[in-house]
Amino acid sequence: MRVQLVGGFLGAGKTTLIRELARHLRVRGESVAVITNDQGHALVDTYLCSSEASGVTEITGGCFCCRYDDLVAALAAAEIRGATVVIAEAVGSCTDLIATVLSPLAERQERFALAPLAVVVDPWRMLELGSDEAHEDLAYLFRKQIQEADVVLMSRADLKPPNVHDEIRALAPDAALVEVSGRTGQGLEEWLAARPRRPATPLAIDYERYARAEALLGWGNGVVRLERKNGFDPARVMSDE
Ligand SMILES: Nc1nc2c(ncn2[C@@H]2O[C@H](COP(=O)(O)OP(=O)(O)O)[C@@H](O)[C@H]2O)c(=O)[nH]1
Ligand SMILES: [Mg+2]
Repeated sequence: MRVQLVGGFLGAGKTTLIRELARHLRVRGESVAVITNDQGHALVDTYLCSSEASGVTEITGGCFCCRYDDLVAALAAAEIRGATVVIAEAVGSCTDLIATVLSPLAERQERFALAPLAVVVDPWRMLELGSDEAHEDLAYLFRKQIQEADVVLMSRADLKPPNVHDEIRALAPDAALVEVSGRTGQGLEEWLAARPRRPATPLAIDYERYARAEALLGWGNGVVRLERKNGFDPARVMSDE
């Protein structure tokens, strides 16, 4: 059973891409399971992925590193259900995945074939967090996520994003860089074939700084139901008007 761990900042495009990859692999005859992860409960990602994967397991209440045993149990359960591929999405505020998740899996769970660590990067966010105005600690966390990538997936290729190859190369010189879109499926085959020039090594990381950055971040999962007696145009509600 292959295991693909996907990291990257909040809103980078991880879930959108995972859904598209799950669909793509299913068409090729694979049985795909997805593991979603969040600090909170009731994940919208689980709901979104459930139509594309044959099984979705949610690990809540902490990231994969603090819920390592739950992750191993979810992988074992997927294997029993006959999954040939498991795609696991890490929490967007998480980094240091090689040391805390991939290395222990490689050492103790030899039966899983671990794919190169993929980190999704939104090119606009790359420019924002690379600028002088960016919050120092957030920029630190963001850089650390990229530094441990084997494969950097630059998302939203369908929206013609800015070219950030040089900025990413500066942080991850040996990583493979692939432009992808979770909307159109662009780059999926290239992602599956991508290998780093050299596998990434565990990060040297200042955990106090990392904790300060995590404390600044917040996100919400919600389902909103809109009703109006005489009906309405949903597009107008979602726009600025
Ligand atoms: N146009 C476009 N929108 C995207 C793409 N990837 C993600 N999005 C949108 O960006 C938002 C955040 O994406 P999501 O996959 O939930 O990010 P995650 O937090 O990294 O899992 C959603 O509204 C997506 O529809 C992409 O490749 N193209
Ligand atoms: Mg997500």
